[in-house]
Amino acid sequence: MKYKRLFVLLGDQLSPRLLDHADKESDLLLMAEVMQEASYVPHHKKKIAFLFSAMRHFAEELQTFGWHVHYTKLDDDDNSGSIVGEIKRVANFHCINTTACVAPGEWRLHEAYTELAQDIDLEIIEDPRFLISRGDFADWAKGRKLYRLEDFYRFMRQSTGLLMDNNKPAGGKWNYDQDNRKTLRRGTNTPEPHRSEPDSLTTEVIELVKKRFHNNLGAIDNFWFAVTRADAERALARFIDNCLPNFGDYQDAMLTNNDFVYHSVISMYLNAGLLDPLDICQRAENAYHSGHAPLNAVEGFIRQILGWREFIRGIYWLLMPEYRERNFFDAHRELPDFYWTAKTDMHCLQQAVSTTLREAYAHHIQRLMVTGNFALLAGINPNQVHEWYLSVYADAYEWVELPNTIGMSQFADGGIVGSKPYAASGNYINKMSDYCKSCRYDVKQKYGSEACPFNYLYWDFLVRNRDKLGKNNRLFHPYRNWDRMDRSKQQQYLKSADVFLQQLS
Ligand code: FAD
Ligand code: DLZ
Ligand code: SF4
Repeated sequence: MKYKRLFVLLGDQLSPRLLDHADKESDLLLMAEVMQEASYVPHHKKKIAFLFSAMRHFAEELQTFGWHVHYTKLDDDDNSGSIVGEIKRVANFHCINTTACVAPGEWRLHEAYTELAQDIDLEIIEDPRFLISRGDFADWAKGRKLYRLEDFYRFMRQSTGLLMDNNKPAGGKWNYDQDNRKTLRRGTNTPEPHRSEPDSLTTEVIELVKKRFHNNLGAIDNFWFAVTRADAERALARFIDNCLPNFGDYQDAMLTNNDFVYHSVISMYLNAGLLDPLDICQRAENAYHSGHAPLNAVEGFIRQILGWREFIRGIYWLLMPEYRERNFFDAHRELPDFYWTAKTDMHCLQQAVSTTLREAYAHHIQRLMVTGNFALLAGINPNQVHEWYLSVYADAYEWVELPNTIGMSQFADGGIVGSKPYAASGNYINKMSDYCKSCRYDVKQKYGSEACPFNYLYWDFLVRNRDKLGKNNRLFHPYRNWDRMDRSKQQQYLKSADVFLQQLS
Protein backbone atom coordinates (compact mmCIF):
# COMPACT_ATOMS: atom_id res chain seq x y z
CA MET A 1 0.00 0.00 0.00
CA LYS A 2 1.27 3.47 -0.88
CA TYR A 3 0.76 5.95 1.96
CA LYS A 4 0.63 9.70 1.40
CA ARG A 5 1.83 10.76 4.82
CA LEU A 6 3.44 9.49 8.01
CA PHE A 7 1.57 10.71 11.11
CA VAL A 8 3.55 10.43 14.36
CA LEU A 9 1.98 9.89 17.78
CA LEU A 10 4.18 9.98 20.88
CA GLY A 11 3.68 7.95 24.03
CA ASP A 12 1.81 10.79 25.73
CA GLN A 13 -0.37 11.51 22.69
CA LEU A 14 -2.86 8.70 23.08
CA SER A 15 -5.98 10.70 22.18
CA PRO A 16 -8.19 9.97 19.16
CA ARG A 17 -8.91 13.69 18.78
CA LEU A 18 -5.30 14.20 17.70
CA LEU A 19 -6.29 12.39 14.54
CA ASP A 20 -8.96 14.92 13.60
CA HIS A 21 -6.66 16.13 10.83
CA ALA A 22 -5.35 12.71 9.84
CA ASP A 23 -6.65 10.62 6.97
CA LYS A 24 -7.64 7.04 7.73
CA GLU A 25 -7.27 5.94 4.13
CA SER A 26 -3.93 7.42 3.18
CA ASP A 27 -1.97 8.16 6.37
CA LEU A 28 0.30 5.68 8.09
CA LEU A 29 0.35 6.28 11.85
CA LEU A 30 3.68 5.77 13.57
CA MET A 31 4.04 4.84 17.22
CA ALA A 32 7.40 3.70 18.55
CA GLU A 33 8.82 2.37 21.79
CA VAL A 34 12.36 3.73 21.70
CA MET A 35 15.28 3.57 24.10
CA GLN A 36 16.01 7.27 23.90
CA GLU A 37 12.59 8.18 25.31
CA ALA A 38 12.72 5.35 27.80
CA SER A 39 16.11 6.38 29.17
CA TYR A 40 16.64 10.16 28.92
CA VAL A 41 16.06 10.04 32.67
CA PRO A 42 15.98 6.82 34.69
CA HIS A 43 12.19 6.48 34.66
CA HIS A 44 10.37 4.50 37.33
CA LYS A 45 9.57 0.99 36.11
CA LYS A 46 5.83 1.56 36.51
CA LYS A 47 6.00 4.70 34.39
CA ILE A 48 7.57 2.78 31.49
CA ALA A 49 5.18 -0.15 31.88
CA PHE A 50 2.20 2.20 31.98
CA LEU A 51 3.21 4.07 28.83
CA PHE A 52 4.26 1.06 26.79
CA SER A 53 1.09 -0.81 27.69
CA ALA A 54 -1.13 2.23 27.06
CA MET A 55 0.64 2.78 23.72
CA ARG A 56 0.13 -0.85 22.67
CA HIS A 57 -3.55 -0.77 23.68
CA PHE A 58 -4.10 2.48 21.81
CA ALA A 59 -2.41 1.13 18.68
CA GLU A 60 -4.67 -1.94 18.81
CA GLU A 61 -7.74 0.27 19.25
CA LEU A 62 -6.74 2.39 16.28
CA GLN A 63 -6.23 -0.68 14.11
CA THR A 64 -9.65 -1.98 15.14
CA PHE A 65 -11.11 1.30 13.90
CA GLY A 66 -9.42 0.87 10.55
CA TRP A 67 -6.31 3.01 10.90
CA HIS A 68 -3.03 1.85 9.38
CA VAL A 69 -0.51 1.76 12.20
CA HIS A 70 3.20 1.04 12.19
CA TYR A 71 4.03 0.10 15.78
CA THR A 72 7.71 -0.34 16.68
CA LYS A 73 8.31 -2.48 19.74
CA LEU A 74 11.33 -1.84 21.92
CA ASP A 75 12.88 -5.21 21.07
CA ASP A 76 12.29 -5.08 17.32
CA ASP A 77 15.57 -5.84 15.54
CA ASP A 78 15.40 -2.81 13.27
CA ASN A 79 14.37 -0.34 16.02
CA SER A 80 16.66 2.67 15.54
CA GLY A 81 16.32 3.73 19.19
CA SER A 82 14.92 7.24 18.77
CA ILE A 83 11.76 8.94 17.58
CA VAL A 84 13.58 10.84 14.85
CA GLY A 85 15.35 7.64 13.80
CA GLU A 86 12.02 5.85 13.56
CA ILE A 87 10.44 8.62 11.52
CA LYS A 88 13.31 8.47 9.02
CA ARG A 89 13.43 4.68 8.93
CA VAL A 90 9.71 4.06 8.51
CA ALA A 91 9.25 6.93 6.03
CA ASN A 92 12.14 5.56 4.02
CA PHE A 93 10.86 1.98 4.10
CA HIS A 94 7.41 3.02 2.85
CA CYS A 95 8.76 5.72 0.50
CA ILE A 96 6.70 8.42 2.26
CA ASN A 97 7.76 12.01 1.61
CA THR A 98 5.51 13.93 4.00
CA THR A 99 5.32 13.64 7.78
CA ALA A 100 3.02 15.21 10.38
CA CYS A 101 3.60 15.31 14.14
CA VAL A 102 1.66 16.71 17.05
CA ALA A 103 3.78 19.28 18.93
CA PRO A 104 5.66 17.38 21.65
CA GLY A 105 5.41 18.16 25.38
CA GLU A 106 9.13 18.61 25.96
CA TRP A 107 11.64 21.14 24.68
CA ARG A 108 14.10 18.32 23.95
CA LEU A 109 11.82 16.83 21.30
CA HIS A 110 10.67 20.23 20.13
CA GLU A 111 14.30 20.91 19.20
CA ALA A 112 14.69 17.50 17.57
CA TYR A 113 11.56 18.09 15.45
CA THR A 114 12.67 21.60 14.51
CA GLU A 115 16.00 20.21 13.34
CA LEU A 116 14.31 17.38 11.47
CA ALA A 117 12.08 19.89 9.68
CA GLN A 118 15.25 21.23 7.99
CA ASP A 119 15.76 17.82 6.34
CA ILE A 120 12.28 16.52 5.57
CA ASP A 121 8.81 17.81 4.82
CA LEU A 122 7.47 17.92 8.38
CA GLU A 123 4.28 19.57 9.56
CA ILE A 124 4.04 20.18 13.32
CA ILE A 125 0.41 20.42 14.46
CA GLU A 126 -0.54 22.27 17.64
CA ASP A 127 -1.62 19.98 20.48
CA PRO A 128 -5.36 20.73 20.90
CA ARG A 129 -5.69 18.96 24.25
CA PHE A 130 -5.16 22.03 26.41
CA LEU A 131 -7.71 24.63 27.43
CA ILE A 132 -5.50 27.48 26.29
CA SER A 133 -3.08 27.44 23.37
CA ARG A 134 0.56 28.42 23.77
CA GLY A 135 -0.08 31.54 21.71
CA ASP A 136 -3.10 32.62 23.78
CA PHE A 137 -1.13 32.10 26.96
CA ALA A 138 1.65 34.28 25.59
CA ASP A 139 -0.99 36.96 24.82
CA TRP A 140 -2.32 36.70 28.36
CA ALA A 141 1.20 37.03 29.74
CA LYS A 142 2.17 39.95 27.51
CA GLY A 143 2.78 43.19 29.39
CA ARG A 144 2.31 41.63 32.83
CA LYS A 145 5.03 42.25 35.36
CA LEU A 146 4.00 39.21 37.38
CA TYR A 147 2.37 35.99 36.26
CA ARG A 148 -0.01 35.03 39.03
CA LEU A 149 -2.08 31.86 39.08
CA GLU A 150 -5.07 33.62 40.60
CA ASP A 151 -5.31 36.15 37.73
CA PHE A 152 -4.84 33.45 35.14
CA TYR A 153 -7.38 31.18 36.82
CA ARG A 154 -10.08 33.86 36.82
CA PHE A 155 -9.34 34.52 33.17
CA MET A 156 -9.77 30.81 32.44
CA ARG A 157 -12.98 30.54 34.43
CA GLN A 158 -14.39 33.42 32.40
CA SER A 159 -13.17 32.15 29.07
CA THR A 160 -14.48 28.60 29.59
CA GLY A 161 -17.58 29.53 31.62
CA LEU A 162 -16.75 26.78 34.13
CA LEU A 163 -18.34 27.40 37.54
CA MET A 164 -19.72 30.76 36.40
CA ASP A 165 -23.18 32.19 37.13
CA ASN A 166 -23.93 35.07 34.76
CA ASN A 167 -20.34 36.28 34.62
CA LYS A 168 -19.94 35.89 38.39
CA PRO A 169 -18.11 33.03 40.10
CA ALA A 170 -20.44 30.31 41.41
CA GLY A 171 -21.15 30.88 45.08
CA GLY A 172 -19.77 34.43 44.91
CA LYS A 173 -16.10 33.60 45.46
CA TRP A 174 -13.43 32.59 42.96
CA ASN A 175 -11.42 30.50 45.36
CA TYR A 176 -12.38 28.41 48.39
CA ASP A 177 -8.86 27.43 49.39
CA GLN A 178 -9.31 28.77 52.90
CA ASP A 179 -11.89 26.01 53.51
CA ASN A 180 -9.51 23.32 52.26
CA ARG A 181 -7.13 22.79 55.14
CA LYS A 182 -8.76 20.10 57.29
CA THR A 183 -6.72 17.29 58.78
CA LEU A 184 -7.58 13.60 59.05
CA ARG A 185 -7.62 11.44 62.14
CA ARG A 186 -5.00 8.70 62.31
CA GLY A 187 -6.25 5.46 60.78
CA THR A 188 -9.06 7.11 58.79
CA ASN A 189 -9.98 4.85 55.88
CA THR A 190 -10.24 6.65 52.58
CA PRO A 191 -11.62 5.11 49.35
CA GLU A 192 -9.11 3.29 47.17
CA PRO A 193 -8.63 4.43 43.57
CA HIS A 194 -9.85 2.20 40.75
CA ARG A 195 -7.41 -0.66 40.19
CA SER A 196 -7.16 -2.47 36.87
CA GLU A 197 -6.19 -6.09 36.45
CA PRO A 198 -3.23 -6.44 34.02
CA ASP A 199 -4.32 -8.20 30.81
CA SER A 200 -2.00 -10.20 28.54
CA LEU A 201 -0.64 -7.10 26.77
CA THR A 202 0.22 -5.45 30.08
CA THR A 203 1.72 -8.65 31.45
CA GLU A 204 3.95 -8.89 28.38
CA VAL A 205 5.08 -5.30 28.89
CA ILE A 206 5.77 -5.88 32.58
CA GLU A 207 8.07 -8.77 31.60
CA LEU A 208 9.81 -6.52 29.09
CA VAL A 209 10.35 -3.84 31.73
CA LYS A 210 11.68 -6.41 34.20
CA LYS A 211 14.15 -7.62 31.59
CA ARG A 212 15.28 -4.37 29.98
CA PHE A 213 14.94 -1.91 32.88
CA HIS A 214 15.82 -4.08 35.87
CA ASN A 215 18.24 -1.44 37.20
CA ASN A 216 15.66 1.34 37.12
CA LEU A 217 14.13 2.38 40.37
CA GLY A 218 10.73 1.43 41.67
CA ALA A 219 8.51 -1.57 42.14
CA ILE A 220 6.86 -3.22 39.17
CA ASP A 221 4.87 -5.84 41.08
CA ASN A 222 1.28 -5.04 41.79
CA PHE A 223 0.79 -2.96 38.64
CA TRP A 224 -2.76 -1.62 38.64
CA PHE A 225 -2.83 1.51 36.47
CA ALA A 226 -5.50 1.82 33.82
CA VAL A 227 -3.97 1.50 30.35
CA THR A 228 -7.02 2.19 28.19
CA ARG A 229 -9.37 5.14 27.87
CA ALA A 230 -12.31 3.02 29.09
CA ASP A 231 -10.47 2.03 32.25
CA ALA A 232 -9.17 5.55 32.88
CA GLU A 233 -12.81 6.68 32.62
CA ARG A 234 -13.66 4.15 35.32
CA ALA A 235 -10.92 5.61 37.52
CA LEU A 236 -12.32 9.10 37.00
CA ALA A 237 -15.89 7.98 37.71
CA ARG A 238 -14.77 6.26 40.89
CA PHE A 239 -12.98 9.40 42.04
CA ILE A 240 -16.04 11.57 41.36
CA ASP A 241 -18.36 9.11 43.13
CA ASN A 242 -16.22 8.38 46.17
CA CYS A 243 -13.62 11.07 46.73
CA LEU A 244 -14.59 14.35 45.10
CA PRO A 245 -16.99 15.38 47.89
CA ASN A 246 -14.06 15.27 50.35
CA PHE A 247 -11.36 16.44 47.94
CA GLY A 248 -11.51 20.07 49.05
CA ASP A 249 -11.61 19.62 52.81
CA TYR A 250 -8.68 17.21 52.88
CA GLN A 251 -6.69 18.44 49.90
CA ASP A 252 -3.65 19.24 52.06
CA ALA A 253 -3.91 16.32 54.49
CA MET A 254 -1.30 13.55 54.77
CA LEU A 255 -1.59 10.24 56.61
CA THR A 256 0.83 7.43 57.41
CA ASN A 257 0.39 4.42 55.10
CA ASN A 258 -2.28 6.23 53.11
CA ASP A 259 -0.97 6.85 49.60
CA PHE A 260 -3.91 8.61 47.98
CA VAL A 261 -6.08 10.28 50.68
CA TYR A 262 -8.96 11.81 48.61
CA HIS A 263 -6.87 12.65 45.55
CA SER A 264 -8.00 11.67 42.08
CA VAL A 265 -4.90 9.73 40.93
CA ILE A 266 -5.66 10.58 37.32
CA SER A 267 -2.68 12.75 36.36
CA MET A 268 -0.88 9.94 34.51
CA TYR A 269 -4.02 9.24 32.45
CA LEU A 270 -4.68 12.88 31.74
CA ASN A 271 -1.09 13.64 30.73
CA ALA A 272 -0.87 10.61 28.45
CA GLY A 273 -4.10 11.59 26.70
CA LEU A 274 -6.41 8.89 28.07
CA LEU A 275 -8.58 11.57 29.69
CA ASP A 276 -9.53 15.04 28.53
CA PRO A 277 -9.17 18.10 30.83
CA LEU A 278 -12.36 19.89 29.78
CA ASP A 279 -14.42 16.74 30.13
CA ILE A 280 -13.00 16.13 33.62
CA CYS A 281 -13.83 19.70 34.71
CA GLN A 282 -17.34 19.48 33.29
CA ARG A 283 -17.99 16.23 35.09
CA ALA A 284 -16.78 17.73 38.35
CA GLU A 285 -18.99 20.78 37.73
CA ASN A 286 -21.98 18.48 37.14
CA ALA A 287 -21.29 16.86 40.51
CA TYR A 288 -21.66 20.30 42.09
CA HIS A 289 -24.85 21.15 40.22
CA SER A 290 -26.42 17.78 41.07
CA GLY A 291 -25.64 18.30 44.77
CA HIS A 292 -23.24 15.35 44.90
CA ALA A 293 -20.17 17.41 45.86
CA PRO A 294 -19.84 20.78 47.63
CA LEU A 295 -18.50 23.89 45.96
CA ASN A 296 -15.25 24.06 47.91
CA ALA A 297 -14.37 20.56 46.67
CA VAL A 298 -15.37 21.10 43.05
CA GLU A 299 -13.82 24.55 42.80
CA GLY A 300 -10.61 23.26 44.41
CA PHE A 301 -10.45 20.35 41.98
CA ILE A 302 -11.26 22.39 38.88
CA ARG A 303 -8.67 25.00 39.92
CA GLN A 304 -5.96 22.32 39.77
CA ILE A 305 -6.78 21.38 36.20
CA LEU A 306 -8.13 24.59 34.67
CA GLY A 307 -5.79 26.80 36.68
CA TRP A 308 -2.55 25.19 37.77
CA ARG A 309 -2.10 22.65 35.01
CA GLU A 310 -2.67 25.16 32.20
CA PHE A 311 -0.69 27.90 33.96
CA ILE A 312 2.29 25.61 34.47
CA ARG A 313 2.29 24.56 30.84
CA GLY A 314 2.02 28.16 29.69
CA ILE A 315 5.02 29.15 31.81
CA TYR A 316 7.05 26.23 30.44
CA TRP A 317 6.60 27.21 26.80
CA LEU A 318 6.90 30.90 27.54
CA LEU A 319 10.25 30.63 29.29
CA MET A 320 12.06 27.60 27.94
CA PRO A 321 14.86 26.80 27.36
CA GLU A 322 16.54 29.20 29.79
CA TYR A 323 13.97 28.40 32.51
CA ARG A 324 15.53 24.98 33.11
CA GLU A 325 18.86 26.53 34.11
CA ARG A 326 17.45 28.78 36.80
CA ASN A 327 19.03 28.51 40.23
CA PHE A 328 17.96 31.59 42.16
CA PHE A 329 19.52 30.47 45.45
CA ASP A 330 22.66 29.16 43.80
CA ALA A 331 22.01 25.81 45.50
CA HIS A 332 24.54 23.05 44.78
CA ARG A 333 24.21 20.30 47.34
CA GLU A 334 23.87 16.75 45.98
CA LEU A 335 20.47 15.09 46.17
CA PRO A 336 20.65 12.72 49.18
CA ASP A 337 20.59 8.99 48.48
CA PHE A 338 17.41 8.49 50.46
CA TYR A 339 15.46 10.06 47.62
CA TRP A 340 16.20 6.85 45.72
CA THR A 341 15.95 4.40 48.62
CA ALA A 342 13.53 5.86 51.23
CA LYS A 343 16.12 4.93 53.86
CA THR A 344 15.86 7.83 56.27
CA ASP A 345 14.79 8.33 59.87
CA MET A 346 12.68 11.32 58.91
CA HIS A 347 9.30 9.65 58.86
CA CYS A 348 7.56 12.17 56.57
CA LEU A 349 10.28 11.72 53.94
CA GLN A 350 10.34 7.97 54.38
CA GLN A 351 6.58 7.89 53.74
CA ALA A 352 6.63 10.20 50.72
CA VAL A 353 9.59 8.47 49.08
CA SER A 354 8.41 4.93 49.77
CA THR A 355 4.99 5.70 48.24
CA THR A 356 6.85 7.11 45.26
CA LEU A 357 9.03 4.02 44.86
CA ARG A 358 6.09 1.67 45.27
CA GLU A 359 3.51 3.48 43.14
CA ALA A 360 5.30 6.02 40.88
CA TYR A 361 2.89 8.41 42.57
CA ALA A 362 2.79 10.77 45.52
CA HIS A 363 0.10 13.33 46.13
CA HIS A 364 0.67 17.04 45.77
CA ILE A 365 1.34 17.90 49.40
CA GLN A 366 3.90 15.12 49.71
CA ARG A 367 5.65 16.41 46.57
CA LEU A 368 5.49 20.05 47.62
CA MET A 369 5.74 20.12 51.39
CA VAL A 370 7.79 17.02 52.14
CA THR A 371 10.27 16.05 49.39
CA GLY A 372 10.23 19.50 47.78
CA ASN A 373 10.35 21.42 51.04
CA PHE A 374 13.29 19.35 52.29
CA ALA A 375 15.29 19.86 49.08
CA LEU A 376 14.58 23.58 49.20
CA LEU A 377 15.63 23.98 52.84
CA ALA A 378 18.72 21.80 52.43
CA GLY A 379 19.89 23.74 49.36
CA ILE A 380 19.87 20.84 46.91
CA ASN A 381 20.84 21.58 43.32
CA PRO A 382 17.48 22.30 41.59
CA ASN A 383 18.57 20.50 38.47
CA GLN A 384 19.06 17.27 40.42
CA VAL A 385 15.72 17.79 42.13
CA HIS A 386 14.15 18.28 38.70
CA GLU A 387 15.68 15.07 37.34
CA TRP A 388 14.39 13.16 40.33
CA TYR A 389 10.79 14.35 39.91
CA LEU A 390 10.94 13.74 36.17
CA SER A 391 12.14 10.17 36.74
CA VAL A 392 10.00 8.92 39.56
CA TYR A 393 6.41 9.89 38.75
CA ALA A 394 4.19 8.17 36.20
CA ASP A 395 2.68 11.57 35.33
CA ALA A 396 6.01 13.33 34.77
CA TYR A 397 6.81 15.10 31.50
CA GLU A 398 9.00 18.14 31.49
CA TRP A 399 6.24 20.62 30.50
CA VAL A 400 4.42 19.95 33.75
CA GLU A 401 7.16 18.71 36.05
CA LEU A 402 9.77 21.41 35.47
CA PRO A 403 7.82 24.56 36.42
CA ASN A 404 6.34 22.69 39.37
CA THR A 405 9.83 21.79 40.56
CA ILE A 406 11.99 24.71 39.52
CA GLY A 407 9.24 27.24 40.14
CA MET A 408 6.63 26.19 42.65
CA SER A 409 8.70 23.87 44.79
CA GLN A 410 12.29 25.13 44.66
CA PHE A 411 11.65 28.83 43.95
CA ALA A 412 14.66 28.53 41.67
CA ASP A 413 12.92 30.87 39.20
CA GLY A 414 13.06 33.65 41.79
CA GLY A 415 9.28 34.07 42.01
CA ILE A 416 7.67 33.50 38.61
CA VAL A 417 5.37 30.63 39.53
CA GLY A 418 4.92 31.54 43.20
CA SER A 419 5.18 34.72 45.20
CA LYS A 420 7.13 33.12 48.05
CA PRO A 421 8.98 29.88 48.59
CA TYR A 422 7.00 26.93 49.95
CA ALA A 423 9.38 26.63 52.90
CA ALA A 424 8.00 25.25 56.14
CA SER A 425 9.24 23.95 59.47
CA GLY A 426 8.16 20.66 61.05
CA ASN A 427 5.18 22.46 62.53
CA TYR A 428 3.38 22.51 59.15
CA ILE A 429 3.96 18.79 58.54
CA ASN A 430 2.85 18.01 62.09
CA LYS A 431 -0.31 20.05 61.63
CA MET A 432 -1.27 18.46 58.32
CA SER A 433 -0.28 14.82 59.03
CA ASP A 434 0.22 12.15 61.65
CA TYR A 435 3.80 11.53 60.51
CA CYS A 436 5.54 13.13 63.47
CA LYS A 437 3.91 10.75 65.94
CA SER A 438 6.03 7.88 64.61
CA CYS A 439 9.22 9.75 63.93
CA ARG A 440 12.59 9.25 65.55
CA TYR A 441 12.86 13.06 65.67
CA ASP A 442 10.88 15.30 67.98
CA VAL A 443 8.90 17.94 66.12
CA LYS A 444 8.55 20.01 69.27
CA GLN A 445 12.29 20.33 69.73
CA LYS A 446 13.81 23.19 67.80
CA TYR A 447 17.49 22.27 67.67
CA GLY A 448 19.92 19.64 68.85
CA SER A 449 20.34 16.02 67.81
CA GLU A 450 16.78 14.98 68.71
CA ALA A 451 15.04 17.93 67.08
CA CYS A 452 13.09 17.70 63.83
CA PRO A 453 15.54 18.70 61.07
CA PHE A 454 12.88 20.77 59.30
CA ASN A 455 12.84 23.11 62.32
CA TYR A 456 16.43 24.27 62.18
CA LEU A 457 16.78 23.88 58.41
CA TYR A 458 13.89 26.30 57.99
CA TRP A 459 15.71 29.09 59.82
CA ASP A 460 19.02 28.22 58.25
CA PHE A 461 17.40 28.54 54.81
CA LEU A 462 15.93 31.96 55.59
CA VAL A 463 19.16 33.27 57.07
CA ARG A 464 21.32 31.84 54.28
CA ASN A 465 19.15 33.48 51.63
CA ARG A 466 18.35 36.74 53.32
CA ASP A 467 19.94 38.81 50.58
CA LYS A 468 17.45 37.28 48.13
CA LEU A 469 14.35 36.98 50.31
CA GLY A 470 14.74 39.70 52.92
CA LYS A 471 12.66 42.18 50.92
CA ASN A 472 9.82 39.75 50.17
CA ASN A 473 6.75 41.19 51.94
CA ARG A 474 5.32 37.76 52.51
CA LEU A 475 8.37 36.83 54.58
CA PHE A 476 8.29 39.95 56.71
CA HIS A 477 7.00 38.09 59.81
CA PRO A 478 9.49 35.20 59.79
CA TYR A 479 12.44 37.58 59.38
CA ARG A 480 11.09 39.81 62.14
CA ASN A 481 10.73 36.76 64.42
CA TRP A 482 14.29 35.79 63.65
CA ASP A 483 15.58 39.27 64.43
CA ARG A 484 13.75 39.26 67.75
CA MET A 485 15.17 35.90 68.70
CA ASP A 486 17.78 35.51 71.38
CA ARG A 487 21.24 35.40 69.83
CA SER A 488 22.23 32.17 71.55
CA LYS A 489 19.06 30.54 70.22
CA GLN A 490 19.88 31.75 66.73
CA GLN A 491 23.33 30.19 67.07
CA GLN A 492 21.81 26.88 68.17
CA TYR A 493 19.57 26.78 65.12
CA LEU A 494 22.43 27.51 62.74
CA LYS A 495 24.78 25.07 64.44
CA SER A 496 22.25 22.23 64.31
CA ALA A 497 21.66 22.95 60.63
CA ASP A 498 25.39 22.97 59.97
CA VAL A 499 25.94 19.60 61.68
CA PHE A 500 22.96 18.06 59.86
CA LEU A 501 23.94 19.36 56.44
CA GLN A 502 27.52 18.21 56.84
CA GLN A 503 26.30 14.71 57.62
CA LEU A 504 23.94 14.87 54.67
CA SER A 505 26.80 15.63 52.31
P1 FAD B 1 -5.19 15.71 42.33
O1 FAD B 1 -4.68 16.26 43.60
O2 FAD B 1 -6.40 14.85 42.41
O3 FAD B 1 -5.45 16.93 41.35
C1 FAD B 1 -6.24 16.78 40.16
C2 FAD B 1 -5.45 17.08 38.93
O4 FAD B 1 -5.05 18.43 38.90
C3 FAD B 1 -4.17 16.29 38.76
O5 FAD B 1 -4.40 15.03 38.23
C4 FAD B 1 -3.37 17.18 37.83
O6 FAD B 1 -3.67 16.91 36.48
C5 FAD B 1 -3.85 18.57 38.16
N1 FAD B 1 -2.89 19.28 39.00
C6 FAD B 1 -2.93 19.45 40.34
N2 FAD B 1 -1.91 20.24 40.74
C7 FAD B 1 -1.20 20.52 39.64
C8 FAD B 1 -0.03 21.27 39.41
N3 FAD B 1 0.61 21.91 40.39
N4 FAD B 1 0.46 21.32 38.16
C9 FAD B 1 -0.17 20.70 37.14
N5 FAD B 1 -1.29 19.98 37.31
C10 FAD B 1 -1.80 19.91 38.54
N6 FAD B 1 1.90 16.96 38.09
C11 FAD B 1 1.99 16.25 36.96
O7 FAD B 1 0.98 15.96 36.32
N7 FAD B 1 3.21 15.82 36.49
C12 FAD B 1 4.36 16.10 37.16
O8 FAD B 1 5.44 15.71 36.72
C13 FAD B 1 4.27 16.85 38.36
N8 FAD B 1 5.40 17.15 39.07
C14 FAD B 1 5.30 17.86 40.21
C15 FAD B 1 6.47 18.18 40.90
C16 FAD B 1 6.40 18.93 42.06
C17 FAD B 1 7.66 19.32 42.77
C18 FAD B 1 5.14 19.36 42.55
C19 FAD B 1 5.06 20.18 43.80
C20 FAD B 1 3.98 19.04 41.88
C21 FAD B 1 4.03 18.30 40.70
N9 FAD B 1 2.88 17.98 39.97
C22 FAD B 1 2.98 17.26 38.81
C23 FAD B 1 1.56 18.49 40.37
C24 FAD B 1 0.74 17.58 41.29
O9 FAD B 1 1.50 17.22 42.41
C25 FAD B 1 0.24 16.35 40.57
O10 FAD B 1 -0.47 16.72 39.41
C26 FAD B 1 -0.73 15.55 41.44
O11 FAD B 1 -0.10 15.18 42.64
C27 FAD B 1 -1.22 14.32 40.70
O12 FAD B 1 -2.02 13.53 41.53
P2 FAD B 1 -3.59 13.45 41.37
O13 FAD B 1 -3.93 13.07 39.98
O14 FAD B 1 -4.08 12.58 42.47
O15 FAD B 1 -3.99 14.96 41.59
C1 DLZ C 1 8.08 8.74 28.73
C2 DLZ C 1 8.15 7.94 27.48
C3 DLZ C 1 8.76 6.69 27.49
C4 DLZ C 1 9.25 6.07 28.74
N1 DLZ C 1 8.90 5.98 26.38
C5 DLZ C 1 8.40 6.46 25.21
C6 DLZ C 1 8.56 5.75 23.99
O1 DLZ C 1 9.18 4.71 23.92
N2 DLZ C 1 8.02 6.27 22.87
C7 DLZ C 1 7.35 7.45 22.88
O2 DLZ C 1 6.84 7.86 21.83
N3 DLZ C 1 7.22 8.14 24.01
C8 DLZ C 1 7.72 7.69 25.16
N4 DLZ C 1 7.62 8.41 26.30
C9 DLZ C 1 6.93 9.71 26.23
C10 DLZ C 1 7.83 10.78 25.61
O3 DLZ C 1 9.02 10.88 26.36
C11 DLZ C 1 7.07 12.09 25.56
O4 DLZ C 1 6.17 12.01 24.49
C12 DLZ C 1 7.95 13.28 25.36
O5 DLZ C 1 8.75 13.44 26.48
C13 DLZ C 1 7.15 14.55 25.10
O6 DLZ C 1 6.31 14.85 26.19
FE1 SF4 D 1 9.14 14.91 59.46
FE2 SF4 D 1 10.15 16.32 61.47
FE3 SF4 D 1 7.74 15.26 61.70
FE4 SF4 D 1 9.90 13.71 61.68
S1 SF4 D 1 9.37 15.21 63.20
S2 SF4 D 1 8.01 13.36 60.57
S3 SF4 D 1 11.24 14.78 60.26
S4 SF4 D 1 8.35 16.84 60.24
